[in-house]
Amino acid sequence: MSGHDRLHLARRLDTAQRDRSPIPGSAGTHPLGIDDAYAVQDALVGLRQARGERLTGLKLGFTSKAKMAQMGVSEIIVGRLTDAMRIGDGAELDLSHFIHPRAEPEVAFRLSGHVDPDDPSTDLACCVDAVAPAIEVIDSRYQDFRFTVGDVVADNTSAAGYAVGTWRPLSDVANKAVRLRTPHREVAGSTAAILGAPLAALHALLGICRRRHIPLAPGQIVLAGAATAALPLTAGVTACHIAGLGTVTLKGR
Ligand code: OOG
Ligand code: MG
Repeated sequence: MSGHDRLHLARRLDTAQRDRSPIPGSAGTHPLGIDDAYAVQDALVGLRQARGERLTGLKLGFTSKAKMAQMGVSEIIVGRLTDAMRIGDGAELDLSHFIHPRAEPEVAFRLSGHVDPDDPSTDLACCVDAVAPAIEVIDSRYQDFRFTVGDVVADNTSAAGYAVGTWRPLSDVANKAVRLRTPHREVAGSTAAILGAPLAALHALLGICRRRHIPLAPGQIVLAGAATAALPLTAGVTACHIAGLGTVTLKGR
């Protein structure tokens, strides 16, 4: 794929998001390779930065079997979060800004110090100072949420919004009960579903950041990936509770 083609796809995805008009995925045509896909993601995030958005963190996708099964993708992926995606705990969210939003229960980590992904001795768990419950809002720019792994990486892993609850000092977050409740549905699981334990997601993240030259910065947040399948985000209160970490909510309207 030429640089021109990568930028063209980044622009189509960017327009799909801004106009809320989804595009077809690459299945059945030329499947998008993973290297091209991360390059398109870079270009897409670059378009957002050129409009003044700031990077605030990173997110992992497909770290649980429940998510892999729901979407038919079995590779761990990484996307970028920006300040435009931030939703205050308990805040209202205008659902008309999205195409077909879904909510996911997530564990959020906050990076404290400088992280050099290229230093082989770096241990990301040592660079985390706080943990919190989070809701991730995903909104694929592809029709019907149908995509290949390359498609979803190019689309910045469906990243659309995130709400983070109260930060607490880093503690053991393995084997904690997880519950996501929307006005109409509820799904429950355990943080053990996230690669065995959410901290394992940090090791996976470091590996991908090394391979893909994705920088990590102090203060950035990391979403470890949903422990359960995502639920459609509808009007009313959506709440994510994680045992030991508390609850975070948002209110769709
Ligand atoms: C891709 C995003 C997956 C997660 O937590 O697994 C993700 C999608 O399902 O559209 O954020
Ligand atoms: Mg997620």
